[in-house]
Amino acid sequence: MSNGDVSDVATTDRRRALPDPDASYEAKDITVLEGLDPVRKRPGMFIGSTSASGLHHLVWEVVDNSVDEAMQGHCTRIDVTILKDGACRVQDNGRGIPVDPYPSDPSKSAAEVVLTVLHAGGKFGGSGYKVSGGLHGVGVSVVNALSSRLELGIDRGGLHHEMVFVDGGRPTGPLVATGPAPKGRTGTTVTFWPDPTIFEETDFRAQTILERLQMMAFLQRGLEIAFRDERPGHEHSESFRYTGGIEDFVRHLNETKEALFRKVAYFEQSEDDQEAELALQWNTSYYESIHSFANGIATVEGGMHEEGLKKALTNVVNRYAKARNLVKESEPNLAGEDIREGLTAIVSVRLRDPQFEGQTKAKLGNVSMRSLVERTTNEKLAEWLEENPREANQIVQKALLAQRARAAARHARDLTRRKSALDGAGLPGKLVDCSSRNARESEIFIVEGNSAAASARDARDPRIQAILPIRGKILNVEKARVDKMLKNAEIQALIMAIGAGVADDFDVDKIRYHKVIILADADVDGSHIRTLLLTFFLRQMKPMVDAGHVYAAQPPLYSTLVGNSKVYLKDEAARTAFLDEHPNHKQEFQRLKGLGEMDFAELRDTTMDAGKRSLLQITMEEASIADQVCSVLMGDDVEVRRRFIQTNAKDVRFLDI
Ligand code: 0RA
Repeated sequence: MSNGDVSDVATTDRRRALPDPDASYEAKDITVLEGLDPVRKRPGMFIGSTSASGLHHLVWEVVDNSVDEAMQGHCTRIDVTILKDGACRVQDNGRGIPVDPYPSDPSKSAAEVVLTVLHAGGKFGGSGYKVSGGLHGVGVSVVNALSSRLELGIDRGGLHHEMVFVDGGRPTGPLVATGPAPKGRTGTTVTFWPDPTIFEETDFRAQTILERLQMMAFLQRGLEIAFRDERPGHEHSESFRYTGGIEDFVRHLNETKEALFRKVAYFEQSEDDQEAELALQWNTSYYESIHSFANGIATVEGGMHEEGLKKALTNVVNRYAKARNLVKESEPNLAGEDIREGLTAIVSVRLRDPQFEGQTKAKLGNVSMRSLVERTTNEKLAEWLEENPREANQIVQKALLAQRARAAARHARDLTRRKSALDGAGLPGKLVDCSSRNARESEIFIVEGNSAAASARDARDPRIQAILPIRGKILNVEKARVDKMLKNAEIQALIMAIGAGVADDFDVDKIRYHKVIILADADVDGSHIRTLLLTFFLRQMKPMVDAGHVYAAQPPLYSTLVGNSKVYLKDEAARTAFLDEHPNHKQEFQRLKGLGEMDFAELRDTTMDAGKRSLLQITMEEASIADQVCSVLMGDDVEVRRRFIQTNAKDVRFLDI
């Protein structure tokens, strides 16, 4: 991952802040809704879960508030630090949370109200904030409610103020001015210790935080976000600042691929209270990767802004191609998907009332955004193509190739279909199917290697567990066009076993198993196979991944004896935790061999039995990151890949946090 300032020539000041005519904040703007109790009773309602993902939500929440300040043009730098003792500190140089008495209860400061009252903060119905993240914008009070301790520091009006909360938001005293603020400084510092009685684990993961901070730095052009890990053994610091904003984001995503041309097309337009920014660059791959954001929040389900881009892009490129006679008047138009082959694009919009819809509330519903993005693309991309004829021609030529490949793929797909019809049930020969025909309860284990598949076959519950052995490393779908991919025997077996089609024909409602479980060794080879399969699913059966049907089995790394019974431990962390809990444990730890060498009972008890195993559900919360990881692992750049595998080989966790 690159860092630092990848500034391209930026001649104009493109600060992202929207003008805010009457920003003067009064304490009375803060809308009081309710107390913090509900947060501790039902944390999941506020931060999704109490697992690692929920834990990191606390960080996002605090950082989002600081980014909001930056969006308003009041903050240029954010420092995120993991302290030696595991606490997280977020410091910004914004205006500082207001410190004046709170009008309806003047015994309290506004800051105290912001930290102790749910939904306070002026974001909800106040005039203080114009745009702010809707998804994570639950308020810093939620962080306070879920922390065993929180220290607040505010520099404002020339004074430094402090206040401390314990046990989920109980003030230890009022906000006090302790002295002068450092010269000229304004800003907020929040340090919090996540409550270990609430969270399953309280260890922050630096990589997760870094990825997110980098994404935020891309989306907020010019904002500096610095990260420091001070935990012993984890010391690390890294800082992000991109003067090119999403233009740099697109370059970064294409870094691991081969760009079709050097330029990035960049457009922005604002009107009324809303604005849209777009950056596009094509690469030589066969996949489109459009990442969209609303108010700095990833809209992984797309929405109106993406629709607007796609529609206008298809129109503009077709108009250009016909005008230049690159496509004859009599020939059919280029399809949108052909034009988007190899496209990397970022769409980032900001608006006052984002409507987040869809299954995971990650789809932008505001219709006005479709027309803004569509108009912007129609006008400005058309101009860009005129000004950059060489690049425009490359885009059209690539689309023409894609159009031909798609026709060939259709042909190959028809063959696959016909073949399945001939096979009777249409199931691949080596599938060991389960007897249940109820997809909801059925699982399929995709197992690499014959001996592992044989153990899995004996270990399974034949009623609901099916086994599909696959041979060696499946074809790398990142590097093959659809038509070639569909001729590969392993890929065909996968498609037929899952039974729901592929690519555009894929229908998630037809999948034959609601759990598709990848079973591979915990070593580097296993990790590679897992990634190959995930890449395939992500590229060709994405709705199945989105709906949470894909899992990785986690065969344990260690076992040890407690009395007469064997205990399995999934990784080094589990072993350490076990030793913490059993300080007198004297037995040796066995390091388990690969799947192939486990006997069936061992495999059943550790990895397959639903009552005992631990499965990793694979979700794509940060699709732009997953996408990049896929390209790194599957791409042509051997050097980048080697470095990546060295640092991340044991780690498929980017997938679940
Ligand atoms: C409420 C009102 C104002 C700013 C903030 C909250 C604020 C909150 C956080 C949380 C982390 N950093 C923050 N910075 C600011 C508006 C203040 C004004 O108008 O002066």
